[in-house]
Amino acid sequence: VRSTVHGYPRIGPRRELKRAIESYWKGATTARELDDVAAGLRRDAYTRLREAGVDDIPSNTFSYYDHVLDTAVMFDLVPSRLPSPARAEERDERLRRYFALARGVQGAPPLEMTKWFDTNYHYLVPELSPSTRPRLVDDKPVAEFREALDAGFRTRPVLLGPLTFLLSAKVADDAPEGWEPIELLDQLLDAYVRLLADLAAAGATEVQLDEPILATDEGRAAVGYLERSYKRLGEAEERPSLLVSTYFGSIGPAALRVLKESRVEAVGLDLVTDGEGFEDLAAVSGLGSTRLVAGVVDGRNVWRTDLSSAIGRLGTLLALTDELSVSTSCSLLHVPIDLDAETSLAPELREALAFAVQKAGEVALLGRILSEGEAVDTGASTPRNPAFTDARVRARLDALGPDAYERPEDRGGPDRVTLATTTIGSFPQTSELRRSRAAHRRGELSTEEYHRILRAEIDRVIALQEDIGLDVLVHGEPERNDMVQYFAERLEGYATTENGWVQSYGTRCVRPPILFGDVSRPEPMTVEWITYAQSRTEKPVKGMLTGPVTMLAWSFVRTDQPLAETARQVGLALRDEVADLERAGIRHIQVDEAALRELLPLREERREEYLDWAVASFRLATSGVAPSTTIHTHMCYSEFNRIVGGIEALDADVTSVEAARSRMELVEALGRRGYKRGIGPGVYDIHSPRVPSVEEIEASLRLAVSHVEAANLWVNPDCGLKTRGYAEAEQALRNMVEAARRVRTDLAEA
Ligand code: THG
Ligand code: ZN
Repeated sequence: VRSTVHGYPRIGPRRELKRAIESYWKGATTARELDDVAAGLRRDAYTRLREAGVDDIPSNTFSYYDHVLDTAVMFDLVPSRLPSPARAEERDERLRRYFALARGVQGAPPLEMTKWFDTNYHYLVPELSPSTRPRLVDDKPVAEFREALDAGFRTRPVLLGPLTFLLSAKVADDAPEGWEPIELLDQLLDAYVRLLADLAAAGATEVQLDEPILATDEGRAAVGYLERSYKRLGEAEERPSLLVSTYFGSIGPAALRVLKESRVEAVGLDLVTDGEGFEDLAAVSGLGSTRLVAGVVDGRNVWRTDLSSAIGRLGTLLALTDELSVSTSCSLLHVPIDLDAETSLAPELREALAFAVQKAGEVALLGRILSEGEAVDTGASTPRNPAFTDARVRARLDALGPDAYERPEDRGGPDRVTLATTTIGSFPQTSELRRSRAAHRRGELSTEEYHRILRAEIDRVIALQEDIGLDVLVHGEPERNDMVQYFAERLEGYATTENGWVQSYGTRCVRPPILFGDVSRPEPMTVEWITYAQSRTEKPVKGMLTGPVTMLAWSFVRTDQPLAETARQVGLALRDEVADLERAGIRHIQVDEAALRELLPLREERREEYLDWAVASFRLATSGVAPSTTIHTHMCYSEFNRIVGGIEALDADVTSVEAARSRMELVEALGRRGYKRGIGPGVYDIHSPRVPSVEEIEASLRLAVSHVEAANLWVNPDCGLKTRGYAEAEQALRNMVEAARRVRTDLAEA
């Protein structure tokens, strides 16, 4: 029984890659220097895996920005508005073109970015059309294989599989109506065959092809294409042996049977995420001579593996296949690198945790236990998800009746203007502000002085909003580093890390907090700042909180109880905060669910149950208020079809949505359904520095007014202003207020 992992983080233990790339972008370092840092990080990763005892080490899991982009570049599948990196002669020009695809250049926008399945990683979406012709034009996997071999590692190159690649791409604007990227499959397979031959010639004995799409309904429906793909690749004459690896959920018996009956030598299954992998295996009567790479160590969460239980499950699997490897459930890209870099975690929490390095150690240990009968010290390996329970939290939740989730149907709300104007919450975070926060954290700036700076910032933001003429103001969130981390630092049951960085996209990382125990709120978290802001103005100031689902989506969450229960605890803690804000005289309270769409299960059959608990936790947080208090929420995505019922069920008084492109579609859908609460379709896109004109905004507003009653319509940008500069944010808001005034005047006259 051998051990392996499906992939490894690439950003470096101290985010070395981020620093090196950003320095290269600034022109402070050369392409050569960047390449050297990258080579060092790759070698370190192989070394760490070998030291951890992993038998089979993957390569080509490294990327300068994103592995889907790398795949598109390798097969020459780039949109015509940007030059192909592979066709540049010089290294520097290749890199420039590569980053241009990710970040855009003047006049040519970059590839779109979207979520990688249900993780917090974001990939660049290839744009395909009949005129994009797949050809092998780059040797990145071969070069990285050779580089590793020279350093003494015969690695297993990892490639994104053809099916997942095509089904994750979008149709380019120039493609004819009805054309689908899957039509490129045969040409693409030819290119893969060439790549496999090159890898074999370089000495690779095994290649991994990642097909996570098989965990989705779309992938499961594509078994015909799956069969065609792996028949073709299996029949390739010169090739390494093939491991088709699947993850983020089970793939169903149909896909598994196709893989079993193909010439593929090994199949990787995720045996953690939904527990159905075992049923699939039983349904196809085991894999026979196809090797099973069993993902029994969770690659997406930070808990230590329960080794005794894993050994039990692996024992069952030994009966279902002739050959077995132990692996992670998916690439370790989604967890922080090394627990040893944390110095301030409580010991009882720390011993429950495993980051990438520690998880590599776990697969290695499991492999040894199974093949050599190495004795397990179950004392040191038992169930690690500690019961950090809090009887008071449980008693309070048990005591809640159904009315804790309901607001009165008819609640009037305070008198307000038609087409009320507001913003989503954050105002630009100046570098001065960030510097002060960092200095305060390092102990170089006193809390008193830091708070004085924050109050001055709030004064400025309030004065600016009054001057612009907005109706419902915000305090601007200068005290928050991140909308999840800020609350996690203030809630019981949550821990934060010092170095637990996980790549979110490109060079951008987040440090997801760890929700390890029962959650409660020892003291108010936001009241001081909101009431200070309210004391500076006669206009209403909106209190800003992060909702339960988003608190879970952007954290590592305990797995010893259902997510629904954890969400309820967070909902209850937020309910306490909402009550305190209301008691302090705050009349508008926003509970953001930026990530409501993100946690939506990949499979349709699980979505209803998810939406039920997601909605319940939000309602628990928000339904304790008086009928006259206005509850707002905000969501950050533009495809709402799947979730429009969820939006209604939240029963917020006002829902603002990111909707720069498709906004009026949602308003139209809600109008058709007779939606009776407030809706604030983002009237301009804050993700671009471009300032929208009054006329543009006016046009969107008039369209919105044609779908829903003006009294229900709010006017706001489509997301927070944190990433913008003050100059453009101010001008855009002035234009927005003017557009609202014009439309309002017309409505009053009509
Ligand atoms: N907060 C958290 N998770 C998130 C988002 C968030 N996940 C989804 C989405 N938003 C991801 N978007 C971003 C945007 C910017 C950055 C990271 C993820 C970013 N990070 C800084 C960096 O890498 O330099 C580090 C930030 C820090 O110092 O904490 O810019 O909003 N939790
Ligand atoms: Zn948003």
